[in-house]
Amino acid sequence: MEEKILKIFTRHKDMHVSGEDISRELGVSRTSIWKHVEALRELGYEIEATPHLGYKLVARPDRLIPEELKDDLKTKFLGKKILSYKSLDSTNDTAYHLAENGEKEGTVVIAERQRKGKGRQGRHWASPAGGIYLSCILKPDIEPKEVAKITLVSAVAVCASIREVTDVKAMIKWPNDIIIERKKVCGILTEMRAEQDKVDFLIVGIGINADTPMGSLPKGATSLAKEADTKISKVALTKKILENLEHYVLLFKKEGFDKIRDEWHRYSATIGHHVKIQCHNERIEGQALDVDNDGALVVRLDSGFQKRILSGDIIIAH
Ligand code: BT5
Repeated sequence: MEEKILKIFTRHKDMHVSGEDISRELGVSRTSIWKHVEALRELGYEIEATPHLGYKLVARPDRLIPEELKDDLKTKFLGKKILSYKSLDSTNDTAYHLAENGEKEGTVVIAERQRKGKGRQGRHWASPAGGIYLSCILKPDIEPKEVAKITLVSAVAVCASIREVTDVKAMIKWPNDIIIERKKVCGILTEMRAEQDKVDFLIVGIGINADTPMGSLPKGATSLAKEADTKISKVALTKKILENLEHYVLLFKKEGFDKIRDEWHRYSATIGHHVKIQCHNERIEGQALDVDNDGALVVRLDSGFQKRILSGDIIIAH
C-alpha cells in the first residue's frame, strides 16, 4: 500500500493530493490512508498535511528500501523483489539461505549495516551505517569454473555505475576490488552452490563505502563521499548498479566474457603493472599482461615464463 501511495505522490509531484482522492483510487478508508502516511513518515518521508488541500510529499529519504529502489528501476528481473533490512549479519548469508530454499533469480537482499560482513577467505568486511551492502541471487547456466568471470563482470558493472553516478574515476583492481587512487572503496564477494559441472545459484555480494564515516573504515580504504567531496545518493547508485549488473550479466550469458573484456581493460588498474600476488601459499611476481577468456590474470614472471592466476591478492602493484 505504501508503494501505491508513493506512486500517487510521484504523479502529483510538488502538488497536494487529498486523502479522499487517494482513498477513492486505492479503495480503502481515509483512516487507512492516514495510517500508511504515518508509516511512510516513520521510514523518513517528509509528508506535509494541510487542511482542505491534503497531503504533499516534500522530501524522500536516501534509504535503501524497496519503496525507493523500485521506483522507476529499469530492470527486467534483477531487483523485482528486494528485501531490505536495517541490520543483518551478512547479506550474502541471508541471500544464500533464501536461494537454498528456492528463492528465484533476481532477488536482492540489502542491509543498511552488517554485523558480520564477510570478505573472501573468512576476512571481515567493515559494514557501518552509510555504506551499501547488497547481495543478488543469480542462476546463470554456467559451469563452476566460469564463476570467476562473474566477479569480473560484476566489477565492470559497479565501476561503470560509480563513474556514472559520482564522476569519480573508479578503477578495478583484479580480481574483486574497486579502488580510487589505490584506496579500496568497494569489494565483491561471489559465492556459489554447485554440483560437479553445473552452478545451482550464485550470490554476488557488493559492499561499497558510499557515505561511510572514514573513522570506521580500515587503513587503505576510502569512501565515495570523501573522494567526490559531496554526499552520495545511495539510492541512485544502488539503482544504477542493479541496472548495469543486469545488463552485463545478460551480455555475458549471450556473448560470453569476450564482449566485456575490453571494458574491463579500460577500467583496470592492474594490467601493465608490475605486481606481487599472494595466491594460496605461493607468492608470484611479474608483469600483469591480460585477463584471458577464463578470467584468469596472465602474468609474465621475472623468469620470462607466463603464468595464469585464477584467484589471489595483489599485495603490491607499481
Ligand atoms: C572483499 O573481500 O573485498 C569482499 C567484500 C564483500 C563485501 C560484501 S558487503 C555485501 C555482501 N555481504 C557480505 O557479508 N559480504 C558482501 P577481500 O578481497 O577478502 O577483502 C577484505 C579486506 O578488505 C579486509 O581484510 C580489509 O583489509 C579490507 N576491508 C574490510 N572492510 C573494508 C571496507 N569497508 N572498505 C575497504 N576495505 C575494507
